[in-house]
Amino acid sequence: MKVDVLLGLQWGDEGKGKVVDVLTPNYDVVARFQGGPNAGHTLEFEGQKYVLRSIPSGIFQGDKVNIIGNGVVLDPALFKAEAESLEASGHNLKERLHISKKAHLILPTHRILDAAYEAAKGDAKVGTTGKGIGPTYTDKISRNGVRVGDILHNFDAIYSQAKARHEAILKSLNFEYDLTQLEKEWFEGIEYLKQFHFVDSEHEINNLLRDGKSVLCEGAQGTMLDIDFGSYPFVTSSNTVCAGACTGLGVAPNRIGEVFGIFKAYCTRVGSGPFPTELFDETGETICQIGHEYGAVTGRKRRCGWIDLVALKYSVMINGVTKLIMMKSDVLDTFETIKACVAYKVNGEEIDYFPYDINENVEPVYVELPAWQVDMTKMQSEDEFPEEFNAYVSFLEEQLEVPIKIVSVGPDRDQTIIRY
Ligand code: 2SA
Ligand code: MG
Repeated sequence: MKVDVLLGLQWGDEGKGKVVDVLTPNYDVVARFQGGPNAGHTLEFEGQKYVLRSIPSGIFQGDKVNIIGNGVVLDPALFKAEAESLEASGHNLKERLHISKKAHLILPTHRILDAAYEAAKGDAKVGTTGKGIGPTYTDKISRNGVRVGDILHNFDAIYSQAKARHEAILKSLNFEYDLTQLEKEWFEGIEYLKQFHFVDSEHEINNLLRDGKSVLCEGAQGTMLDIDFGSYPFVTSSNTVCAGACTGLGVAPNRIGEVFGIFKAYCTRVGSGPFPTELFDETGETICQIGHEYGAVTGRKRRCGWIDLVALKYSVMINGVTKLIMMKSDVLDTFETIKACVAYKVNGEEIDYFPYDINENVEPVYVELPAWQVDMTKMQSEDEFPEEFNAYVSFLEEQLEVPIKIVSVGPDRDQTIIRY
């Protein structure tokens, strides 16, 4: 068996939570491979809204195995809060959620370091989610990290050593902080975490594949936030691209099956950094209001703009996307015209590829497409799609050279149309 991978092709918040939830009935296992509580996967069904941060979206279906892979960074305090709220709404996690011993722990001081580094950057700040993601991955790469498996051996010494190192850095930055409450909640989180299965997830996942089980790898953030290929330095600190599923779970590259790439019918971004198609006018504001474009984790207002096919083509290439999924097309239902960016103008020269320096002087070149101006939210099949909408879909498929398999016309599970 192979694993299928589902990931965001833009700057995150493409609607991965919803799609994973729609796709999970087809899989035995759902696994997260990178990121941590900086993610916010929103799912809505049966009138309830849930936001998942570290826990895979397969958790709502009783019979699935959910794996938090080695590539993930885990904050025990936030994990406890998230898991307890799911348990309170009747979802039993303890047997079905397995956590890699090799996943790295976000320490209270990592969160403080995140704030301190951001403060030190001033106007150049990344606009992180403040969850300690960057400092935790920094420690991992510099071989100073603390892993889930460490909880079982000599943990106090390992923790104290890491904390002391962090406090020395904070002192050198003259950053003031108070650890008391954070640390208290963190250690409560550690105790809570001990009730879960700590696993060698690379063995587990490969054994499951050998036994014929189907696995869906659930990405977080988006391709344009990838540490290598995103709009560096305004990126997150993990590999959000398809290859991240290999390193973040221990799955070999030849084990990758379908790659589902999710994008919105328009484009959004939270945090700082380049965003060529960003709209600063009323249209941008309208997209934000109709699309409820506010961050699931931090509540931050998302920047909004037209779809960027230059960036999307790049994402399709890097990820080897085999099937596309378009979200939130209903948000454009009332628009009179719709635009799509097909090239960039850089210093007067038109280019159709994603350039090294995306940070300056990139001006989008648009084509205008006819709008459908029909309420699509109640549609049940693609036969009902208006002609103009079909034309938009065909145009995107032609540009991206990959078929659009699923179209979402609203937040609910039921508002998801599988094409052909
Ligand atoms: P970090 O915290 O170090 O990963 O931040 C680095 C950059 O990555 C961006 N980032 C995100 N962008 C969109 N959505 C994300 N998750 C939340 C959500 C966001 C929220 O799903 O709604 O609630 O605000 C996410 N996580 C990280 C971040 O904005 C920085 O640009
Ligand atoms: Mg999100």
